[in-house]
Amino acid sequence: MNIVDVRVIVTCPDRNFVTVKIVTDEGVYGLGDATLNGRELAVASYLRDHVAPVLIGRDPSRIEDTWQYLYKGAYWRRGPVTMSAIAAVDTALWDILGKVAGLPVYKLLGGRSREGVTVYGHANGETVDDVLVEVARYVEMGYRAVRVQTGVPGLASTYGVSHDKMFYEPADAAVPTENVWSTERYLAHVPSVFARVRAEFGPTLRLLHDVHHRLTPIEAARLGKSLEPYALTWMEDPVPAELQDGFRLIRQHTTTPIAVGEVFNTIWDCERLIREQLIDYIRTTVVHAGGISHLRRIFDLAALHHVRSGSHGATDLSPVCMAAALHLDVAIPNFGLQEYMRHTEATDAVFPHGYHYAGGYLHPAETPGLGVDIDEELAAQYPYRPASLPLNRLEDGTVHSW
Ligand code: KDG
Ligand code: MG
Repeated sequence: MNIVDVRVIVTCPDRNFVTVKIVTDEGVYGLGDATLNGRELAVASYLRDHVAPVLIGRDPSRIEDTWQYLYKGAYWRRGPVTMSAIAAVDTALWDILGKVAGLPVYKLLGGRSREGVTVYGHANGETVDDVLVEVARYVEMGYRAVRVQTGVPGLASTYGVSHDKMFYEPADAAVPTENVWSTERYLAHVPSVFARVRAEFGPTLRLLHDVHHRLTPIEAARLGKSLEPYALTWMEDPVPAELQDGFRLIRQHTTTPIAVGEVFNTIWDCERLIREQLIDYIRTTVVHAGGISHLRRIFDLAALHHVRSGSHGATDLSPVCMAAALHLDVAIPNFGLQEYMRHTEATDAVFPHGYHYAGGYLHPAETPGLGVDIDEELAAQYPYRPASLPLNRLEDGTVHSW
C-alpha cells in the first residue's frame, strides 16, 4: 500500500481548522488535525509545500519511520508549526493503520485501561454568582470535573471569560483584542471564588483553574497556597513555561497540584518538569505535540514519575484531534483528565464522529481507525477567516504574558 495523495483542507465552520487527509492507492484514507490557533496558514503551507511532496509513494504503515523522517529530515527541529504538521501526518497514519487492521486505534495502543475518559468542562462567568450557575449546569450534565474562571473586579475583560457559555471562542478578532491585566486584583479575588464554589458544591467535585501563564513563580506560589483550603485538582499554567526552573519555586511553597503543557510541542519542553516531579499533570496534546506517537512517548515518561495526563481539548483542537486523544486517553495507564470544550453544531457537521459523551465520560468510537471523518463539500462552504488570540497589557500599558 502506498500514499498517493495528501490533501490539506482549511475550513472555518465557526472557527478555523486545518486537516490533513492522506489517501492510499487502495482507497483507504486517514485524517490528522494540524490546527494551530491564530497561525493556521503557516502549518497549511508547511504541509502543502514541504511535507506532502515527500510522502507520495511512501508505505503508510511505516508510522515511526515517517515521524523520524519528518522530524530529523527537516534539520530544523521542534517548534509549534513543524510539530503540528508532523502531528497531523502521524495521526492520519494511525487512522489508516486502524482502518486496515479493522480495529479502533486504542486497541493498537494496547487496548483499554479504563471504561471511559473523565472530562472537565469550562464554567465561566463575569461574577461569582454567574459562575455558580455555570458550575451547576455542568454538574447537572454529569461532569465530575469543572474548570472555574471568573471576571476580576476592576478589570473590563478577562481571557477565558465570555458571553457565550458552552461554545466560547478566545480567538475573537483578526487583529488581537487587548485586555488589561492586574495581578494584584486577580490574586485578591480568586480565593473568594473557590470558597463560594466549594461551599455550594461540596468537597468531591473536582475543581480546576487556569492561570493562563500570567504570574511569576512567587506569585503563583502565593496563589497555590491561598487555594489549598479548596483542594483544587490543578492550577494550570501558573507561569510562562519557557523557564522550567520556575516550577521548582512554586513546588517548594504549595501542595496545590500543577498542570502545564498546552503550548509544549515536544518531550524536550517538559522532560525536566516530569523527571524532577515539578508538575502533576502534563497537558500536551496530539495536535501540538507531534501526534499519537510522540504524545505517547511523553505520557510514558510521565508514567515513570507520578505525572498524569490532562490533555488540552479546547475548541481550536478539532474533532479529529479529540478522537485521537480519546484513543490514547483510554489506553494509557497514567490518564488523569481530558479537557472537553464542546464544538459547535457547524464544526460537528463538518467532522462527523463516533465518539460520544455520557455521564461525565467521553467514549472513543469502536469503528476501525479514529472514528472521525471530514465532509469536504461542507468544509468548502466555510472559507478561512483570520482570527487571533487576544493580548494582555498591564494597567500602565506594558505587554504582559498572555
Ligand atoms: O488556542 C489557545 C486556547 O486553546 C487556550 O488558550 C485555551 O487555555 C486554554 C485551555 O486550557 O483550554
Ligand atoms: Mg489552558
